[in-house]
Amino acid sequence: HPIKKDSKIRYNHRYACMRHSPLLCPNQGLVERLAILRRHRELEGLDMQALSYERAISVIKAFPHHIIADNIHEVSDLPHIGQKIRSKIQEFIQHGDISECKNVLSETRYRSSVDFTAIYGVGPVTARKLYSSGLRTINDLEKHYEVSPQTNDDIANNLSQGYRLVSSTTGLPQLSIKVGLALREELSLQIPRSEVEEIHDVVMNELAHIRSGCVSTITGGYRRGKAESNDIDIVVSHKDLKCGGDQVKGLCAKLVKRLYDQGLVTHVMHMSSFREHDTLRTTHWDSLEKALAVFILPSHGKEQKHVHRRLDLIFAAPEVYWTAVVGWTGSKMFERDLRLWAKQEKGMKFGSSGISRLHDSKLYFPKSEREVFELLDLEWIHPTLRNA
Ligand code: DGT
Ligand code: MG
Repeated sequence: HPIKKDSKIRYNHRYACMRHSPLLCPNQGLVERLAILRRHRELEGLDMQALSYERAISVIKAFPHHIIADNIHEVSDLPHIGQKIRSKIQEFIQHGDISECKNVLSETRYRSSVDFTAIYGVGPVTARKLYSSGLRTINDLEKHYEVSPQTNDDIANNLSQGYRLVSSTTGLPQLSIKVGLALREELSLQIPRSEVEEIHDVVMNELAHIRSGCVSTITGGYRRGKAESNDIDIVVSHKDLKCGGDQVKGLCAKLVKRLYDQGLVTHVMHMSSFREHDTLRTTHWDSLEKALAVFILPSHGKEQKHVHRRLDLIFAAPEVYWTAVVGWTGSKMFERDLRLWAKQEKGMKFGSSGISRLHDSKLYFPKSEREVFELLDLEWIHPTLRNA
């Protein structure tokens, strides 16, 4: 994707949504080391420091040259690279590593937190609580929650026995730490593109039984070109632009129930209307719903044995479909800067569930993804270059 002559896209732009960020960059080794430090700050609850690292990492991802002693001055001039991170980069260039990384990786507290947060449903805050109550290893957690280490065959059995905690809001089995633990190994496996596509096809096929005329896009890392994903993100809407969201309303719960009845969805982590989270509350966006679920393709004998996967379903009214697609394509840094750019530079508010003008709350309904970018006065960036 060559950059056009008159383009304002620059690798040293302050906003990630004005930079091209490929999946792999010339400084991948450095990026991976800095990511350890970012993760460490995040797990320690040092959110501002974690964000500083994330911004710096994102800028380095867009830097098109291999960083060496001869061009380090160029790196120092990049936005979001402060004194602290500059010295880490310098150390990496001189010694091929960052000494603090070695220290962090040997910390019990860090290692436990990394293991704990790998469990679906456990974030940094829960991980810290578990750690301060004396738990250190997955084994400790299994004892604490009375989950026995098990083979894949046991999991299916156990899930239909003691591992089903029914949610009071959805009436479906709720994902708990216990279930997250039991499914830990399966859910940590990466999902190849072919399976993402297969799951998308199955889900949309089931949806067609409930409502015809739905449209969808697989978003997230898959759309950004990742060979393997941690989960499957699907944004769903309806082709009837004039329905005002009526064709979509309530569809999320109906679909999840149907998938559950078919044995395709085994657990629901969270199911909601977007209203709970979104400060932008207008009638248009009431029909935005999402479900974070656990999904499994039917297995056919031993040779085609499938495992549990995380599946996020997002339902958008037709007028905000493309806004939702942009909002759920990511990366997280790209999304963060989209919002910041819209607000600080354009007087607009961007969210997955809508675009509005700040001073009079006028709503915009882009009819394509390109229109979303145009509305925000941004140049189109291909999804595979949004890996900020
Ligand atoms: P991965 O780990 O392979 O699934 O990689 P991603 O980039 O697909 O990460 P994921 O699935 O956590 O999130 C996909 C994108 O969707 C992410 O870049 C930002 C957006 N996103 C995730 N969670 C939320 C949410 O709760 N609300 C909104 N508005 N956007 C979200
Ligand atoms: Mg994803």
